[in-house]
Amino acid sequence: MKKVLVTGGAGFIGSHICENLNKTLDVYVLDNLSNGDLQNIKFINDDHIFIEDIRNKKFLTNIIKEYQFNYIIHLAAVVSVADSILYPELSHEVNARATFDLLDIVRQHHINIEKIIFASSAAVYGNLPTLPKRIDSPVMPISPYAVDKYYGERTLLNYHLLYRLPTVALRFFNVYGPRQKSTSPYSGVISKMFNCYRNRCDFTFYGDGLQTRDYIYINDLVSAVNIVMNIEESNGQVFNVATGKETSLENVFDLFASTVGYSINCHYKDMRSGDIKHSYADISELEKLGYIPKYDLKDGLRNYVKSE
Ligand code: UD2
Repeated sequence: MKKVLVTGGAGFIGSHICENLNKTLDVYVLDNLSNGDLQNIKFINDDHIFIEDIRNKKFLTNIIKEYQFNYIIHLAAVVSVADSILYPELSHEVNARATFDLLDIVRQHHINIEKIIFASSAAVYGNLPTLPKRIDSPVMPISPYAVDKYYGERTLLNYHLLYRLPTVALRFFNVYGPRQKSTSPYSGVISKMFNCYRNRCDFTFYGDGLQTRDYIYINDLVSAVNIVMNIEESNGQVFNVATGKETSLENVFDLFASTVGYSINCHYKDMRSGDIKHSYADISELEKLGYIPKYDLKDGLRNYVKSE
């Protein structure tokens, strides 16, 4: 069986990707459990789980040499923009430096790899008003997180151009679904809203509630990863991973109410500083590879509510 290493595999997105790949591949996870949880990957054998920090270059080198993975999906990251602002050095080491290390280990040791996939973010587009966000739209990363993710992307592309490594970078938009944490003030808004509905407590809108986002259900993200992983044309490219649709936050709030069958109260506070008003993606490049998002927000929320 072919082998895949998923860094950050015990997290929300990683664990869903592992679950899917586990059907056909020998899945290995590297995670320091700073944000991930072993409960998310109960289906992976203990001897396939490395509880280790991605910054441990010696460890990373050893496992890459020893296991000769066929694929690497690199998700391990400082995932919160707010944390990256508080701890820019940590963000740089984890989000940028470790990405470089991983690529360079594969290059230096001539690992015969079929694909390296890197999780980038819609954050690289920053606050520019251009819509929809296309892969060739201008970027303006405005947080350490976004700068480091952009560095990661560019390094992947360079390693394809210069050393022919089969690399792909994916700019994830607003992902939601089961296992997403709702506890941090900077958790994804859908997980926070779900938590409010579940506990029948009040939800707070930052701003007027008319801000829009491109919300993608986790299962669609997993299928996007599957597609780029198995297609050679994806090498050396960056893709938006989203649905191509924008929905206002008030709309999400109403959809939740009709999904669960009751309403909760809401309040309005000032917009968060640095918040963007509108965001949605052009996904035509991914569609050319056969990607079709299957979950509109209504289906996604229904599945989410049912599965928790
Ligand atoms: C997402 C990423 C962020 C960064 C950014 C780049 C998540 C969780 N955040 O931020 O890390 O990459 O994109 O553009 O993926 N909101 C409320 N009430 C709440 C929580 C949020 O009104 O309790 C609003 C929030 O102010 C924003 C919208 O909901 O206008 C979406 O918030 P978010 O944090 O889920 O996602 P976003 O796109 O701001």
